[in-house]
Amino acid sequence: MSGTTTILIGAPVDCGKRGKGCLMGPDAYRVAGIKEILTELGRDIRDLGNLAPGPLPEVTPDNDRIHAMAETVAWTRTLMQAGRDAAKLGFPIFMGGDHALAMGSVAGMIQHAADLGRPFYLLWLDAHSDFHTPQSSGSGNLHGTPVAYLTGRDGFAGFPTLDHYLEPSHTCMIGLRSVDPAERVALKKSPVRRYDMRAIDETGIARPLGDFLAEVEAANGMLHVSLDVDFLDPSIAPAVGTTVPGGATFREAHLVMEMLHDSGLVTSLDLVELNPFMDERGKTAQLMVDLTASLFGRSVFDRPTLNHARRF
Ligand code: 4U7
Ligand code: MN
Ligand code: MN
Ligand code: MN
Repeated sequence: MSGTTTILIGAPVDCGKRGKGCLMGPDAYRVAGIKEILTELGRDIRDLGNLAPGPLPEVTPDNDRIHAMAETVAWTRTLMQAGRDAAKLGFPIFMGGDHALAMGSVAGMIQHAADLGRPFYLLWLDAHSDFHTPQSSGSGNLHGTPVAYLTGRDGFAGFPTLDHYLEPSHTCMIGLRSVDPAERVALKKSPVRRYDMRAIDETGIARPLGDFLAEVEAANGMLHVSLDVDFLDPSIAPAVGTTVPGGATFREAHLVMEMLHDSGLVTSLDLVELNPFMDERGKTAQLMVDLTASLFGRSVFDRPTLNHARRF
């Protein structure tokens, strides 16, 4: 992990879908002790507070189902710049906020990696593939579109044009169990790596993750992790608008984070889709913070000799 400085970026984005509540996410992570827990793990924490989107642009969506496009564009610009600035100083954690924030956070990290001349990789931990274009989206909710935007798919007129896009083959989705027909068609034609819950049942979660990490390591890549609450099974993580049964278990999720820690490859993180309004006594917020602690090295025993990127 890059140095010891960790930068908390509050991104109370709530425009990526119609149901409200994700704007309370950053504060719920603070209440759950994200700063204290990471400080105990030896990180030097800077909390930038909650950002606000810049001025709303004049944009007209080509599809009138699209919800809050201007606000999403404004957030994308703000987070892209804030992320680029933060990445120069340390490890950014984007505390969401709904998943529309990844249009900006990941776009910023892609440009940062390009500035350093390093390949960029994305791990998308989610029940959904978020691979809709504004045209194919049935709901019109832009939190279902970031991977399409970041990989440079057509249909994002009005959104910032990027100097560098994400290589589809550098993207790995784990946890899938709700993929819409139009997304499935587009994914089939694309080299995005994708593992659904059945694949995880069959091989365990360590195998696909280990394969991907080995590739990132071989390329000396920078790795951004985008963790959607609905990656987790709703029984352990109820505070989310889009619950889908059959998600990752408590131990599967921690193992992912522990392997990511051991790999030393992760350079930035999104925590997204937490809706504290739907939580049960803060349990989902606490789990997300505990998973972050595993990513930053919390473990029962040290495992100095393990390298999961090579082991699986
Ligand atoms: B999330 C959906 F139709 N695909 O487009 C859509 F199932 O960030 C869900 O992963 C999108 O939570 C979920 O609205 C977006 C739906
Ligand atoms: Mn998502
Ligand atoms: Mn999701
Ligand atoms: Mn490559």
